[in-house]
Amino acid sequence: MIPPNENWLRSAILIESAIACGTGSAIISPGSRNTPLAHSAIMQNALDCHVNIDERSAAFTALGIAKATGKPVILICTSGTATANYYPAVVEANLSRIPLIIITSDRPAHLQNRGAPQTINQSNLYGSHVKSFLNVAEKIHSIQELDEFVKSIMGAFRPLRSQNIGPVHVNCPFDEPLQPIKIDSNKIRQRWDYALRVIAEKIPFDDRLNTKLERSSIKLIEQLSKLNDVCILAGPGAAQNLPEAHIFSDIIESINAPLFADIASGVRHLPNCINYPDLIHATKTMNKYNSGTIIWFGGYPTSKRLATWLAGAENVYRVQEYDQIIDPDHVVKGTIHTDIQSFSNLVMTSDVQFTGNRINDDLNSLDDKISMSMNHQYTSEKYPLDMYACATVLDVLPKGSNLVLANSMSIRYVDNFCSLNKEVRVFANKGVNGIDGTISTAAGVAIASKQPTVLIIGDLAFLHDINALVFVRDQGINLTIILLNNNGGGIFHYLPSYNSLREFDKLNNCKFDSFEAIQGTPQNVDFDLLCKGFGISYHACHVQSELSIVEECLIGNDVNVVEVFCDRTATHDYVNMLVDEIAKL
Ligand SMILES: Cc1ncc(C[n+]2csc(CCOP(=O)(O)OP(=O)(O)O)c2C)c(N)n1
Ligand SMILES: [Mg+2]
Repeated sequence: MIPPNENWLRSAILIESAIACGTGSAIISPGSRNTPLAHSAIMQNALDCHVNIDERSAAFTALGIAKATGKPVILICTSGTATANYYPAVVEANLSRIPLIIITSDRPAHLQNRGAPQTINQSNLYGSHVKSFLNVAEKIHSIQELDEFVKSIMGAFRPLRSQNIGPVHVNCPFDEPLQPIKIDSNKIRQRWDYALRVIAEKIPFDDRLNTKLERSSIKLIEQLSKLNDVCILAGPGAAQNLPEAHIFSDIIESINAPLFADIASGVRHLPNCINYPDLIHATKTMNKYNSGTIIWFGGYPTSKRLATWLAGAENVYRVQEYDQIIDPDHVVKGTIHTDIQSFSNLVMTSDVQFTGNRINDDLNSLDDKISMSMNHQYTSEKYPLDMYACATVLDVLPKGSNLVLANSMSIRYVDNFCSLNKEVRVFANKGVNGIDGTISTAAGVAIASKQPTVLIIGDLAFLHDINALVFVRDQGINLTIILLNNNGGGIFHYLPSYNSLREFDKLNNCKFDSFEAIQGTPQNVDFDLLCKGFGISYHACHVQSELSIVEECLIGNDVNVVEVFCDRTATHDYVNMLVDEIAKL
């Protein structure tokens, strides 16, 4: 399609350049100022376009697609507050290094700072949360300006193909006309042909650094291999996909070290991985290994017990190819800058032999004891329904499907109390740990993967993103939302403030329960009615047997909400009892 006028020409160049950088999808939110962008995107055969009316949800959907595909996703919105609604997802994408191409439309310069509607300062709107920002030229007067225009876009897109990957932002001002009328078709055709040539010549560039191991890193690994009791910690995002998980498996085999893998690490399903990495650290037996050497891949662990172990370890070394400091406890002694393939090549083929690992067998038998205990708990009728629902989901999920875990207790129940023994892709927004945008992220994962996707989510996180229900309903995806409704924030029961707020209330004869007021925050929502309003299938589960519905939901192309009624106080008491039991091992 030849762009009809200059607004469409600039838009089409932006879209074409994004496609050349590997994107295959776009999420568009409606508006007037972004008509040239939205129309140019939707006319592109190479793009899978979706329309989401809520920009906050749209951005999280894009995040989900980018996570599932590993490719950048375009976001297009109008000017004003629409652009600010992308913020939470941009922040998450930045810290979890997920590529998004944010294209915001804007009013032209002569309408800025003059009280024009829907007009804010969109320059550098996302500050340090994006890898690059570009305000593109408002008009192109000559071929030379066109050349500069295309090259400026390429400059802005460069982080998409570098180790410094993450969201990029291009702000595009549009003056009238905002409708696809023809102006000077000859001139536009000439410029379009020229722009296409420049894009083809210059993109794709590749700025990824050589992450082959340097001599100093090899030396460091040699030193580590001589130490006793080396453990591997795989934090969130340690492996981005199944092929990377297989490389991990090779590493573990060569090193013969125990693997403690976070549920969002991408490697928790590996057979040579500790089944209950959190609970094993609750046992008294584990105390004697607490000061060993840890080789740490990926992000900060979800499990509090793993985090405490990490903070107290004597030798902690990170393996990562990107340039981002991940060390909240200031314990990392050194970083081996490499990709996991190069690391694997070294430990599999060279003279580096990890010889001092006596603990693997010990830990495996301890892990087996925990598994037996957990199987026993799971089969008891007293097992809390929220934890039972999580274990059931892991049982029935087919190989190749997706599991999306909301922050708060949903991810903790699965991470701490479930084992994962099949190839299921697990997703969680662990960059910033927000409880926002989770339904939208899951929608993105389901759209991109075309595989059954189960989301486990708390009631407050669900309420945070109900606008997404309008969007997911019409996508033709298999999405099952397990809504763990404990009427408020269950996670706060596990924090010291739970007891201290109550004691404070008692001492001061307070007339209200301050814990419930500021942290418990029950919302008393009728989710059955809510789902009906959105036209989404709903199922209630009050007892274990009713959870058999989950397996039925995994067939077909529907969105189902399964509400699991649970009690945050009772589950908290049970968890304490369970951990006390495990601690005896
Ligand atoms: C956007 C955002 N707001 C607030 C928080 C703080 N926060 C963490 S967990 C939580 C409660 C979540 O409740 P729910 O989703 O019902 O899960 P539960 O704790 O009951 O498992 C809150 C408010 C956050 N992480 N992200
Ligand atoms: Mg809750």
